[in-house]
Amino acid sequence: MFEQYKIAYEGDALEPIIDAETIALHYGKHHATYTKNFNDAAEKAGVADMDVEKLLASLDTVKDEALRKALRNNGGGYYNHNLYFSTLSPNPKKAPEGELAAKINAKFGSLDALKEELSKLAIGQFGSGWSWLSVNPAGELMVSASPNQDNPIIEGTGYVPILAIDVWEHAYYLKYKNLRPDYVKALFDIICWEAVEKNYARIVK
Ligand code: MN3
Repeated sequence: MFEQYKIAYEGDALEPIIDAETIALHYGKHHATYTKNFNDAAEKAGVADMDVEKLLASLDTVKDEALRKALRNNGGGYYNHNLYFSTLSPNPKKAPEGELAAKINAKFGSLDALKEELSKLAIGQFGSGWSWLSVNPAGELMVSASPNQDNPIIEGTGYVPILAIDVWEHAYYLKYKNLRPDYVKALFDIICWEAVEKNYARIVK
């Protein structure tokens, strides 16, 4: 049984950057539905006890095409939103420290330069999708974008995402309408780098 991440903040706590109605729909409906459909598909495929990252990395082993597609779309939706909602906070740590900060500076030059890269990928993603900061077990960072509910694990990159920017219209359209760049820019004000540091530390031993 895969459990939806429990948000640690009230529905209106991310106002004015993310409005309460968007949280109610995005977390309460979209994410909840991905979770339910993922569990249903995983049950049918006999993979409900697997580690979610191992499962998403080995979808090719699911022979039934409809089930594989359901696991990819809903498993991705489940996992990606767990990451997204767990890195947002009304009281975010505004910048990383320690090893992650050093890696960001070494690879991108500065935190601002990383944000710029992530924003470009998020804004440039055609249609629905995501942009990511990911890391591999060797501690190398990567930025990328994915369509639909794919992610770097499903894509077989060997990297695991540690920060997610959701640019599906359901993430921003109620408040920002067609202005995806405004949403992406504002989102950085509620991204908690303490959560990203924890994600990094889980992958890089
Ligand atoms: Mn979404």
